Amino acid sequence: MEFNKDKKIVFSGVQPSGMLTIGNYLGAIKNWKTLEENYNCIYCVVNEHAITVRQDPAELRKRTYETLAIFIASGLDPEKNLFFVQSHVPAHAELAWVLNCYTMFGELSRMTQFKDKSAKHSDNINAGLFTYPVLMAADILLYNASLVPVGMDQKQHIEITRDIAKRFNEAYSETFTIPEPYFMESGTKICSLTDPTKKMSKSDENENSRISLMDSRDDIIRKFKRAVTDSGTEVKFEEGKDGINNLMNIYSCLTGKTIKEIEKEFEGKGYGEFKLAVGEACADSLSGLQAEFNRLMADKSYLENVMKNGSDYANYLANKMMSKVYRKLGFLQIK
Ligand code: AQP
Repeated sequence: MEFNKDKKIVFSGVQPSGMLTIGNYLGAIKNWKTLEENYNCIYCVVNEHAITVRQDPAELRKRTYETLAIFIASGLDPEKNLFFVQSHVPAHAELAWVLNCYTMFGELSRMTQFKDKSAKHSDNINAGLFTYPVLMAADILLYNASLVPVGMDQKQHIEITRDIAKRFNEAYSETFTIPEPYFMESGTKICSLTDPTKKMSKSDENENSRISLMDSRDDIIRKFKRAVTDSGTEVKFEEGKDGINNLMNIYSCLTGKTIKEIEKEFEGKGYGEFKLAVGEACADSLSGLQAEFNRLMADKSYLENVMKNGSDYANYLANKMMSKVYRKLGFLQIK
């Protein structure tokens, strides 16, 4: 693999912290296909981020294969996109340390993900959870990425990445490209089915809150049927109706229909009929991905080969950046 120098670089990561949900898929991965031809795209399985909350080692190993398999099963071509596992490229941790020294305690204290996750894991508020955005800044800045396609939940982390990069550039001359977040038109925030004021998360304790990409058809339909909605009956997108709005958004992402078209389609029909339609559309659109995922998971040596090739090129790119950063900082480099 070799990047085309005329194309901009895109970087995004996914934590192998559980089986991916339709939040990860509709908010991020599904949209990446549209970038494949026009950008040099880098997609990383960010296992170093995942250990900010406790992971079972065997599960983490399995999830690492699975996350890569989801990328490929979603239709992304390993010949056209650079895939690798974060811990296979030591420069991510190295640059994160450097950037820690250019990030302010106050800035990190304002991150809502830190506040949410420390409330959720009050028995393990570790320093890694606090400095998570710095590692994410390192992931992005190492490769001079211009665009970072993410869901809306990551907006604040891209803003802090920009601030860190500008601070470093001002101190040492132009070093890093200042990245922009790249929000796709739809799916930027898929909410929990049991509490539609919260985002859907793969590590939510409540299984019914999320649709995992490997859920069976029956489970998908059952979870949508039970999804929390208000006491109304009209399928109409309205302020304050978070539950029904979320389902309409999901249905729109799955079918490509606009909210207006959906309102029209379900005029005079109740929530029950609509929920069933969302469940069926979801099960239908995941069935191909599920079959391809199962095929890939039965071929670990292929997945390892993709990881190996990806990390070779990523190490080459990352080490070039590290050498530039160390030179600017005044770190002696011996050959
Ligand atoms: N609910 C969501 N709606 C839209 N986009 C989402 N993303 C995650 N959840 C939603 C996007 O998916 C990409 C990968 O996310 P991640 O795995 O790196 O981390 P996350 O945002 O913390 O995702 P989860 O599912 O909530 O994981 P856990 O439960 O482990 O914390 C990102 O682009 C993200 O924006």
